[in-house]
Amino acid sequence: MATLNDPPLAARDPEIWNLIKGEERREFDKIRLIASENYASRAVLEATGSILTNKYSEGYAGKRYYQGQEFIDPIETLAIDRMKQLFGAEHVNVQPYSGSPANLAVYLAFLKAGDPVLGLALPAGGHLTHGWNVSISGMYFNSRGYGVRREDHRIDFDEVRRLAHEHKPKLIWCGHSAYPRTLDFARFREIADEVGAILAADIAHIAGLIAGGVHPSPIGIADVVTSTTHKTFRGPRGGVIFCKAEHAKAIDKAVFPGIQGGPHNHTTAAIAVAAKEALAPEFKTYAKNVVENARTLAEELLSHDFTLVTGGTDNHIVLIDLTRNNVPGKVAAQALDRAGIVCNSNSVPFDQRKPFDPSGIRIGTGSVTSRGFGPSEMKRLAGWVREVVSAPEDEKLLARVAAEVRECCAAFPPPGIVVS
Ligand code: DSN
Repeated sequence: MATLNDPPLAARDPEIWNLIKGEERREFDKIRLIASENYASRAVLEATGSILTNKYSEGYAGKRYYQGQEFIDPIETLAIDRMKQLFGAEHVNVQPYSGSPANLAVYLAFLKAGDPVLGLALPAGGHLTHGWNVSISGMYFNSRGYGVRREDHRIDFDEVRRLAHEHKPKLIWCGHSAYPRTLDFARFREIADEVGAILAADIAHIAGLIAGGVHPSPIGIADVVTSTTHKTFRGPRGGVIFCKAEHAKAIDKAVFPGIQGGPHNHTTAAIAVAAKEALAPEFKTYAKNVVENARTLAEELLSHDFTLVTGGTDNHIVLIDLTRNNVPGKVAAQALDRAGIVCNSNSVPFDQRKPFDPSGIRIGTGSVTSRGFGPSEMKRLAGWVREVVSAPEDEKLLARVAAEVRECCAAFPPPGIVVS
């Protein structure tokens, strides 16, 4: 038999292998607080890295363009059935490559270029794809953004209603990338009905909290719901769309052939695995702990005299406004990174600074909860954040905190990572 030249990655491409090992070590050693990230389980990672990456499957189960789908069809059907069971949706499409393509498919399914759209403005915590001007959603559609109230930074429903009546959007987005409070989907529905708009909810950040029963669900309220599958949901990097049965055809056609080609079957399988994990009772505990950790962290940060957008949190996100600390968000985020605590700088409502150099930092508790951090780690974390933000240029202090962080992390090995 001929010997196949098929060496493992470490031998084939040591440069890439070493970089992956470096990233693995970083994810193990550091406190990862980027609100959109998490640790996928070993099972999810295995499915993602499987030979399913080899297969093309344009179309949908039972109606594909290429042969050889006897394993792919049941995989996609399982993913759909489990997501339906988990979220109680009438129709599910698991093919979007991620959240932005899922949102683009919604535009294609319901709108024509130039149609009016309303979404939460980026500086108020919205997402680029909800109509912001540098995204195709703001360039190809006539988009307006609603904001939050100046006094408490909660969504300004008076403004949503006023803009809806003025602008007459065909589609209203609710959902966010950086809003630490529960979304009132019913109020959005009311306003959408007043102006005859489609209501689209983007639950990318909170899908895991909804699946775990600690955040209300928009399913059955919104006409269409989009999500990523990797944030609090803890699956692979992918996307999903839920909709009412009446919109199933339009959504499926918009995803394929509308904006995408063949689905990423390795991702579809990993979504199925993540949905199975989320159906297990432990996931409810996980979701509850994510929110409890965020609340504890918020209370501790307040006790260290930080200013929090909205004064606290209901979900996994804590947004710190550093204006009063006289430390730009970027300086704080970079110093925290050197101290082993990874987050991102973020605009705060009515920010006086530019988006690339904003006044805040965004923290999320999805990843740290996956590795088992609880209230006492949240208290330590708040103390470290205080120390670093008070002296972001004190390299000795940052090195000392980094060593403490590494030691703390070593006691909480995250899912999916084994380091020697
Ligand atoms: N980049 C994601 C986030 O950090 O919220 C959203 O796409």
